[in-house]
Amino acid sequence: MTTTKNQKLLNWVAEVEAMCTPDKVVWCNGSTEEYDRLMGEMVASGMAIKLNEEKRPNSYAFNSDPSDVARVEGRTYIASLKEEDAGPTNNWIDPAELKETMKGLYSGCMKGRTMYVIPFSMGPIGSPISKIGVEISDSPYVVVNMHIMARVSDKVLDVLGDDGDFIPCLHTVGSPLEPGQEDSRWPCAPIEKKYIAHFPEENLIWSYGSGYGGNALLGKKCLALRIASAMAGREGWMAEHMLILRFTNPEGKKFHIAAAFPSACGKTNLAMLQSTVPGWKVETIGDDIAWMKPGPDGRLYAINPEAGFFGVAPGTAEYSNPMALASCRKDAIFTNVVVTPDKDVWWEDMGVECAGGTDWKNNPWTPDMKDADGNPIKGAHPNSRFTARAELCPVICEDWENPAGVPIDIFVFGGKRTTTVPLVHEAFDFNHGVYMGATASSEPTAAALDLGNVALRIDPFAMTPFIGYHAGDYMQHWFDMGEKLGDKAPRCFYVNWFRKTDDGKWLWPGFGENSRVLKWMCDRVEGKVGVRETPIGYMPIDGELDIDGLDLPAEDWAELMKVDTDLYKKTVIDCETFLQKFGDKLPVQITEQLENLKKRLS
Ligand code: OXD
Ligand code: MN
Repeated sequence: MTTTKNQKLLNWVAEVEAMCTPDKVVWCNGSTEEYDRLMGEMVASGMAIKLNEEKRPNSYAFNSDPSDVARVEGRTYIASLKEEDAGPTNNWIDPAELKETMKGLYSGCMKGRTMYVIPFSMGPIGSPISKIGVEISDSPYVVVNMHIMARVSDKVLDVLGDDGDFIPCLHTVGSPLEPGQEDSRWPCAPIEKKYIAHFPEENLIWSYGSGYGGNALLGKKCLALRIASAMAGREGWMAEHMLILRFTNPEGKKFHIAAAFPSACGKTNLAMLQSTVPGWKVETIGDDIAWMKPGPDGRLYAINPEAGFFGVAPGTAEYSNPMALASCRKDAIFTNVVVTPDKDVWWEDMGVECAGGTDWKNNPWTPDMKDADGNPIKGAHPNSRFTARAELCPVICEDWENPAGVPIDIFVFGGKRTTTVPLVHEAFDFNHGVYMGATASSEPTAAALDLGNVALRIDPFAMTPFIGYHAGDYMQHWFDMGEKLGDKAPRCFYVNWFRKTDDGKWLWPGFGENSRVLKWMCDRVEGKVGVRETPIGYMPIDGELDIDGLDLPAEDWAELMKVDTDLYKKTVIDCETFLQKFGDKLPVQITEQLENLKKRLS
């Protein structure tokens, strides 16, 4: 039951109930009692595993269905009224047709299940920058994850009041139960029936058939990126796939950095970095999403709309990200990791040995197991995740929930490139920075299920899967924001931590040592260091990016700082081919930047 008198909400809930025919409706309030009750029910049904209370207090593990382990970009739709408003990077279906199809699927889809109504706020409850959403879902796993990732509370309904507006987010696992039918451990629909649909003109989200991550926790990718980016484009602000961090120097001067990298390219690691530069300290504001608006002083202010981290588990270790490990030491949810016999969790590259346990497919597993081709069988899925409360992060910034946000000094773009792209370069100006962001490229990762075997993905602003409208209009919006911010616009840099030697060795130590590169950027902002001009941008003068004490052979450093114009020309051809897709929606500034870059490289 609920006490809300918000008619739009009551009508919508009644409509969805009539369409989906659940056994019952439960209004969620985000309380500890609710969390514990649902976890208890899921442990009893076999969906959740309660972890060892001493080693991992108040924490649970889940295994998904092997067909439901990541976002599915091929089944994700931007159903704008006109096809040309979705653009070449999105899948489009006519909204009327898509609604017809999905209503057919939704009809009776919650039979035998409970329908949860989850009021949530992205951003601090009541802040003028925040947005209210209400997710309806038949997955208790979604409810408990939303408790951590968003702000789920009765207070949201108070803020909504009788006539406030909210973003309706409808989700079902798409697996109705007949009377007496036994439920599967992870109900979901087959891939061809999954739909992650967005109706940007209506601020409406409909998701069917997947229970995993961004497909199902609709506040995150669907609301805070796809719908929010479309709203931001209309309203003059920015919703970006960016971490936010504060970097404070020994004198106490604070720099705020927002950095865009594709999924599974180390945003969480960078957001919680342990600085190796003496006296400089990183504090985390967010690890995945930034909402940014110009403030009264004309600078760009950012908030993290989320309340938790949905981090990639494999590779998270004491050496790579001790702060993420600390964030999930208790009160955490783990999905698709190994559960050890003493009911703790493990994943590949955790930095500790594991003798075996139950793998993500719920089978007995030991690290020496091999598949038919002799390759090691991984215990944790490469896209396995931890869901952790941001407030448990030992380096969470005191301003992480400040409704006014933090002023951004620096934008960083990048991706995973084992060749071609040097460790760091700086844009000549903001428009050049926009070009860098718009042509950011990365080798694919496991965060999306269906990218296929592409060697390189050009991923504008790491937003390709998350831009809720035409990517050409989105790029134009970046230029427009630059114009509005003028000389208060953040400085733009491009980094690549992932260069390898020909024999496959990492060239750069990465992790905490990345602080050296961040410090060089801050020194640039303060005018303390100079640059050498290269065809692709400004680069550090030898000796001014401090590499003292690193075990870094001179030839490796030279390689990291090299601009190989021949290799770069190939990347430019790839970018040009990619940009042609935008036709007359390609901003003229992009064409200008591309032509200038080609001239500089020739
Ligand atoms: C994420 C993603 O889950 O980008 O953050 O896939
Ligand atoms: Mn992400």
